[in-house]
Amino acid sequence: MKRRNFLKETPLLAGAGLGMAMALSACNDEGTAGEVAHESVAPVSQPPKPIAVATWDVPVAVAKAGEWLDAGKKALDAAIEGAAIEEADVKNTTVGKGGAPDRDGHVTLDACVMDSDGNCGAVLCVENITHVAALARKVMEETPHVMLSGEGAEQFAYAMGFPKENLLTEASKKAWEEWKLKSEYQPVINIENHDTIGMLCMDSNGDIAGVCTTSGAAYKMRGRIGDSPIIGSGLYLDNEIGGAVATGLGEEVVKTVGSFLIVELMRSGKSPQEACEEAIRRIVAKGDRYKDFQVGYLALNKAGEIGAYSIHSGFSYTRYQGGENTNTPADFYAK
Ligand code: SD4
Repeated sequence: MKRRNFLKETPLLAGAGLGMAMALSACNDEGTAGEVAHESVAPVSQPPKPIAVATWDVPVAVAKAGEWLDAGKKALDAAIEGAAIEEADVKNTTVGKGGAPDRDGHVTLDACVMDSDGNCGAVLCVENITHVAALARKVMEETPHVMLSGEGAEQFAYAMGFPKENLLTEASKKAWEEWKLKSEYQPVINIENHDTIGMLCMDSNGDIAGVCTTSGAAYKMRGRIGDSPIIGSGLYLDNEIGGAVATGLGEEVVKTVGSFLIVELMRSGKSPQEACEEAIRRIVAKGDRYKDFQVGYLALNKAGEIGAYSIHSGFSYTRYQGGENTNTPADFYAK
């Protein structure tokens, strides 16, 4: 019997196996002990109500995903639909259309998706296509590959019927021109310069899927890829355990394979909150450089518990469940 089925069919053992760490954990997404005790005694034979959770303050995107989940759609459909809201929003300068360009003025997008069967797809450094999360899904479903990059990914998008669009808005172009005047033409990654959307959804079957979509670091070198489209770094999930997504300086997330690390820490018994904190500690343990960059993690486990943690203040996540949409500031390391 597959472990997943086994757990579904034996609720008591499921409580012991999956819920043990959650039951013992002193932290939940609000950082309080009371609700954890409550959640831990709830029977786990039934999945929690559908949940959509995403990095940053994105109520419309998360509500859209939640609406799809409440209508009985699958986790991946909901996550892609939710992410598409931010990809199309030209005011979000870190995702999709309107994203900040690289230092040469090209908007290049990265995205990946992962489903509850462990399948994944990614596109890297794609130009002229807004909905790169949906494109990553096409890579997963329509090709024998996991990743497509650059021109090849763009050609594939047209073959799949995606429209060609100019992603550089007047506002992003103006900001880039101003940046060029005052910078020394170096890629700059500061603490505020992040809003990548990582979204995790749990559907009414209790299945988890996720998406990560971004225009990457503003004014990056041409061809630069961060963590966001890298399975294990910007996104990872295991439907038996839970999932994690990352935002912030991708280079640092890649070095510690952050999202994979968080899922493995949850597998070994840590709560989502504990796992996110440990993953941030792995980064700050490398020396003082963390003072100059931000990384934030968000995790969801099978019991519907959420954890979030970042290096610096300012990171938050948005969660939809049962018609309620809340934005919560994440706890952080550098106090
Ligand atoms: C990257 N992690 O490309 C992304 C940047 C990011 O919000 O998080 N932006 O490194």
